[in-house]
Amino acid sequence: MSNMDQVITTDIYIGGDRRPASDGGTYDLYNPARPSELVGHATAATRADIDDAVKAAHAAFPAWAEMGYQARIDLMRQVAEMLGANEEDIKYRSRLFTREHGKIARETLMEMSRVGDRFRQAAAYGERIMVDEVMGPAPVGPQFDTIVTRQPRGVAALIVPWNWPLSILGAKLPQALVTGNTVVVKPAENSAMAPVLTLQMIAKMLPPGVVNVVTGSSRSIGDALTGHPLVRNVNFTGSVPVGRHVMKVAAENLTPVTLELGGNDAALVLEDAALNDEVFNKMYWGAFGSSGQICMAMKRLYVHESRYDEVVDGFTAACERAVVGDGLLPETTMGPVNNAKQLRVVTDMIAEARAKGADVRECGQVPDEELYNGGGYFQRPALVYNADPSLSVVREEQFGPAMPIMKFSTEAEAIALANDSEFGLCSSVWTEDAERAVGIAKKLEAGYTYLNGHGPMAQDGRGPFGGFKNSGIGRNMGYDGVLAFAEPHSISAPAGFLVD
Ligand code: TXE
Repeated sequence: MSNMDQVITTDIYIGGDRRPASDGGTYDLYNPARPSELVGHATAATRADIDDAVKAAHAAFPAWAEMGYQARIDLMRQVAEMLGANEEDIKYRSRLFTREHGKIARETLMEMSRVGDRFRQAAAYGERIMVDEVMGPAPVGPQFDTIVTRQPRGVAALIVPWNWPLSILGAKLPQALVTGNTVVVKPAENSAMAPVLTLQMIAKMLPPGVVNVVTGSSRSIGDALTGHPLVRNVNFTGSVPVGRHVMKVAAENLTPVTLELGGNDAALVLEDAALNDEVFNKMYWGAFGSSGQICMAMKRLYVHESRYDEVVDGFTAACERAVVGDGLLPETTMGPVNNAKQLRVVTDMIAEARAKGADVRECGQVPDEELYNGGGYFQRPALVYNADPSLSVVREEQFGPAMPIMKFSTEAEAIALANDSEFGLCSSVWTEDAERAVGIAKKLEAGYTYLNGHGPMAQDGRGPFGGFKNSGIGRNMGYDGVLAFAEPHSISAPAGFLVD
């Protein structure tokens, strides 16, 4: 064990101070690759801590809002610089992140650099808001001069899941801050420490109370946060049932919610798709990056019948190249699933497919059998060929390394199959025909459609991100994701008063 791996305890952060829980409580985090290995302790905040955090954010709000866009934009850029500045510290947090989460080091590093990129992007959108406020929208009718300001709402509660904690943080935090809101962030219980350390670094660069951070059991503190009367905005990423619950709790105060609730993304491979090993590798990462635990991962693969065998061969070969093991090792390309509950979801789906007679193949190389079979939450990438549409691996979000592959014969059938889901987050179309691809994309019930790509590596941060149907409400990312944190405020006067 490296001395980088000392067991640490992370604090909560309220009003500019690191502190323990009001009752001193902590909880333990273990390595998903070796569940008996203690990685550290995170603070189990109490309801009183949540109240303090929200009040600190509320107290810091007027001055932060008053500071104006330019000053906040400058700070966002300084934060972005700081996040990329200290290589040793990045290495340390990345290693801690892999050990508490399971995901491979290459991904933890990528997530870390994404946070900084997203601060830069929010800063750029802040500049756009400044221009939009001065330039327009145009006066409403000849008898009025009207400007529309974008006013921050107040305290935003930002709830982040365990699967991509830093990237998802980057989709909410800088957007909330640049528009002048103060925040209380709650990382997920089972991936808390690297996010907390990163958030503390950010918080320290801003006035006290602008960024507050709490960790602990959602069951005891979730409602205290989302139902707090001083919270003016809830931005949640997680599961459908919890999203529904959060919306009900927030409804008590008519607090607006943005919900991103996962997906069951269909990928449609058309008869003219360009297919080769590079493309199959791209598909592999689109499906199985982070061991498949990504909201915008490919989760159902539909292939035109004329290309089915080719895709099965090529995609299977890409999955066979996967190296499953400890995410700290450079050769590993797939780490364990994050937690026992998630592993069971996936293994149950695979078992059900097998029990019902489906053709299932588990792929990938396992260099360390002892580790793989040693109680860690490992699952090799499993493919279910010609999967029956009634199987849960087709109908539900697997959020893990299992993928059904199915055939279609007509474009209309492909669109209907893709849309036959309670979810509508992302989708993809693989073809050489751009016009046809866009035509099909417009018929897909999804908030984001990738063409010849899928997943985080294909994601353009300028595109608003969110879902149709049960995939959620509202958008993060892009200009819309920034505007979502601000209330439009019309300021209007008789003609000639504001504009010559
Ligand atoms: O999610 P939960 P779980 C999906 C995925 C996965 C399933 C279950 O299909 O299999 O959800 O995962 C916080 N008030 N996604 O059980 O419970 C919790 O602390 C406030 C897709 O882990 O929804 C965590 O931070 N917050 C998804 C976050 O909600 C509460 C990402 C998600 O936990 C809360 C994660 C409460 N009452 C899971 N209860 C995506 N959109 O990509 C829980 N939380």
